[in-house]
Amino acid sequence: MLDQDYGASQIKVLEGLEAVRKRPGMYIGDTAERGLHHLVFEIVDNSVDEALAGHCNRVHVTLHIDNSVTVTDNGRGIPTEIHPTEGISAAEVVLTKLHAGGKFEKGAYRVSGGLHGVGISVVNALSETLDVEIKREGKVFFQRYHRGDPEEPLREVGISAESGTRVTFKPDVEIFGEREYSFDLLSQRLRELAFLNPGLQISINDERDATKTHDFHYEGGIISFVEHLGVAKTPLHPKVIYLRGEKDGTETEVALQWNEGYIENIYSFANNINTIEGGTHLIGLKSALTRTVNSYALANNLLKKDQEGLQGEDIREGLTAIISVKVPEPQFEGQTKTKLGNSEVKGFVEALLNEKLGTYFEEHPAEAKRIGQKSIEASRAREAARKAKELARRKGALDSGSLPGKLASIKCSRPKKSGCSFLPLAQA
Ligand code: 0RA
Repeated sequence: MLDQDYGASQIKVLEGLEAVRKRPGMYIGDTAERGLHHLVFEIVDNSVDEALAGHCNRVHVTLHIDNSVTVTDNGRGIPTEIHPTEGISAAEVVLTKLHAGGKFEKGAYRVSGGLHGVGISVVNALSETLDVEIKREGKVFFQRYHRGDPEEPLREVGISAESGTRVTFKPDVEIFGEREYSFDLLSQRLRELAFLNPGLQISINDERDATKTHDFHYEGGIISFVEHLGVAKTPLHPKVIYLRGEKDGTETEVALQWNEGYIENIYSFANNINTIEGGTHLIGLKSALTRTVNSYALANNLLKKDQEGLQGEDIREGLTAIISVKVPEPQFEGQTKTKLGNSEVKGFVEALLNEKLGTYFEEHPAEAKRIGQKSIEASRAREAARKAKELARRKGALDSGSLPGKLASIKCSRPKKSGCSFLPLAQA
């Protein structure tokens, strides 16, 4: 009876990982470059979760010559005790069951969204071999897997005063067409994660090329991120503006810096995911920026009451910004699940900016004036460009020989009503 129960639960586990091998794209997006790199991020996300829970401050990634990758962290280590209902170690449950639950305490954020957070078991299922070493409660444990199947149960192999997890995996040749990792592609995301999690040290080295190493560690968080993005630009105010607030368990951080250039450079993140499709946090940021700079400009006579207000794009000209929110239950939408959907977040972000950016402007009048004036100039330039374009169009239409004489002459016969529309001509 007991044996039968054990067998039954084993079958369920095998079915789980079989599904991943059958349809890997469903779990990691594709089996090309993106999916291959996703395997690394899946493990790293688990380490970052440990950091978010306050138990880890170091993550290291090593690329090996044989296309295998090692991710080491100094978190708590994956739990090792025998799982009460599964009869195997908790680590084996985590490594062989899809979405093995029980990991996340209430109140702790986690990296999740898009294709992230599918679980370390997915990496295991898609790896020729996967070795896990866990340091926890004074002991060292080890287990090896082949294509998701354990060679033998988790076993104790030594003692250690440290804690942490080390995972080495080799992507399966049966799954991945291309197995060569890009140091730069991995580095880019690891740097981003280091910016988003101040104090967390994330390093990478490449055994295929000893010159390739990075050590990312930014105490300044997203302030450092904005500084990094703005290195080649002349700032309007040397110090990055930083705003932070918390409401109903959602943490919002915004870093802003205007420069003399004309390019708008805004990145948004939710729970460490780059929300390239935007969402409620970004909408909140944009609308609050427009509101706050307009009311500053009005109150300080940069803008006259009868003048048309500044548009969002005027205000965002030359702006480099990061918004990062940490939401307890994030909803990700959109084609690539990289659009934040939580409607309450828009209001949180707006309230934060309306209050704190307003205060910043009051307390930094010189900076505020430069930002305000730059927006005014942008709006003037936009207006001038519009007029010039209109004029050029009208001129072009008037002296163009492209219209047959008869039609050209009736073109503006009802200028007000038709607005010189070419529509009737097109229909004719
Ligand atoms: C399950 C539960 C806990 C941590 C982890 C998994 C975990 C997984 C990975 C993967 C790489 N590094 C990791 N670190 C931790 C919670 C641990 C606890 O409650 O003590």
